[in-house]
Amino acid sequence: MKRILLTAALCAALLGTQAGNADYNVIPMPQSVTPAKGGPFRLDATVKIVYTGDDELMKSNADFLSRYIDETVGMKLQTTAQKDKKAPYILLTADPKMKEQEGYRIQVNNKAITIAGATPAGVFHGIQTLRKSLAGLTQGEEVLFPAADIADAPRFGYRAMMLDCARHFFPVAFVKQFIDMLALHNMNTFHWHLTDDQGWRLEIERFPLLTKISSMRESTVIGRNSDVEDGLPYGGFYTKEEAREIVEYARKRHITVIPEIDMPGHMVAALAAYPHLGCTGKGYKVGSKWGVYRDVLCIGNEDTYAFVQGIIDELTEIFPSEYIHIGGDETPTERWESCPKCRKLAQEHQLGKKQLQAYFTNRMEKYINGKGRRIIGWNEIAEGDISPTATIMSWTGAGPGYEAAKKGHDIIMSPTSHMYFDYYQSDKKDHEPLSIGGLVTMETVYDFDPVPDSLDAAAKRHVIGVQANIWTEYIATTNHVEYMALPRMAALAEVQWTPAARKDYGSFKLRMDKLAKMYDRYKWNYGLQLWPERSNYGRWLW
Ligand code: TNX
Repeated sequence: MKRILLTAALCAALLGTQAGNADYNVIPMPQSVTPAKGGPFRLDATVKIVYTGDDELMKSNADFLSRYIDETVGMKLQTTAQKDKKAPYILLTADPKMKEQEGYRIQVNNKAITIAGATPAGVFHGIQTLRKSLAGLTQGEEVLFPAADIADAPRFGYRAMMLDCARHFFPVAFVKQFIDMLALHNMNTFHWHLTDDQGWRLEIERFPLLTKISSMRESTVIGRNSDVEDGLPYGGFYTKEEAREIVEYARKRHITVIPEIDMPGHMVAALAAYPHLGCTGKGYKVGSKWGVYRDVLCIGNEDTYAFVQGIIDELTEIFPSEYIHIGGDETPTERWESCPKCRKLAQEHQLGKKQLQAYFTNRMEKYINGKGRRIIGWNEIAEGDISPTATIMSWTGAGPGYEAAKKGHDIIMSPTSHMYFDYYQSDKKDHEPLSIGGLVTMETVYDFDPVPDSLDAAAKRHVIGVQANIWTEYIATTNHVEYMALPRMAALAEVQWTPAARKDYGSFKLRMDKLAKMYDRYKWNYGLQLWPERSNYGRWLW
């Protein structure tokens, strides 16, 4: 009898099913969770969060943990520097011997919880795991952390989501919330799409018309490119100050912000303000319809280079990221082919049709490299001859990414088939708000295999990460962005972080139940396809 009880208690402890027990089976699933001998760690108000070293990010890590615990179970724990260490405590510490930069180890016994990482970023990810282990608990509940040893590190070094703030503009407070959502899902990069045909969203001091003219469209098309427009001026932009504030907000959360200035296509908003930079030189207005515009930057005009380089100069002052995203998608060559300046350029440099954009990309890369930064571009940039030092973001499918990897480019996998969170998330389309089309369910995201066996070993090493994108042609409100992001972001997190061998959709769905409770706590809107028994009424509000 005693043995049965003991086994039952142990099972309950391991599975985390006992009321008040933390459950380390979180999303993304850690590499290894091993139960340890001895009693659990009891969390009560006497527990201190102790941090070591004088790294300001370790101190802010401690503040985050304290805040997260308060938000989850309603307990305010003090934080303190190493010298006050006295059990019981949760210790945050650096372990320079750890190999994985973003890895961490959590050891739990009845006296203490230790979270160690090679870097403060690693410790931060450990904090997210500890935080999520409380997801199923309620405010005021006593917490027992079962004794355990957790060793973890991410599968990919680049784990991101992109938010399109050009088609629709989202306030600074929401961009920060989006960064919080990324942090909860162990991501380390926020790709910020700041410019497009329908709006320019970043202040650039030397080109004031970008905010005065390009940030505003006269009107927005209704529905899916119907003939009718709403006639309502729409716009917005981030000041440099606000952009810096977002970079800093993300940095504290160990997230890098990569800005994207989409060029030489998707530039109609800029052309509306600076028409001499287009091949025809006139007649541009900020886009009010969706899709691909024929008008692009004139690559035969030296003023174009002065313009984009000036933008890069200011951009790199705001964003310290190693990468600058130069876009490069969907750039028709039609205007270039009939433009005297572009034709002259093509003749001088012996450029065939495919090499026109490559000429522009190569110049931009040299300029950006000269500032000690590297470029990322959408996969179309690799259609001409460019340098393998450019990182390629594969979106039109997975194939173009793998082709680029074979040529020596680092690649980021973001194919429409699995990673387009602007697509519907269920086949019951009439239950969802209008979307651009397509279908990317939770399971589709979850099943994405970024590194197929068929790829040769050298190319495999070039797959540096995975990213999902939220394009916002049809997404006008923050509520709707949340709904498109969640819970697919959780499936993405497991693709980005968890070793393929530990992925299991059945187990993921059970763990998702708990993570969804955190979404509820933060009042984040999310798709309910996994919970058909729950009513949608009053939740899907845009
Ligand atoms: C293609 S993905 C685009 C975007 C659209 C998106 C809609 C990419 C690099 N370009 O301009 O918003 O499709 O799904």
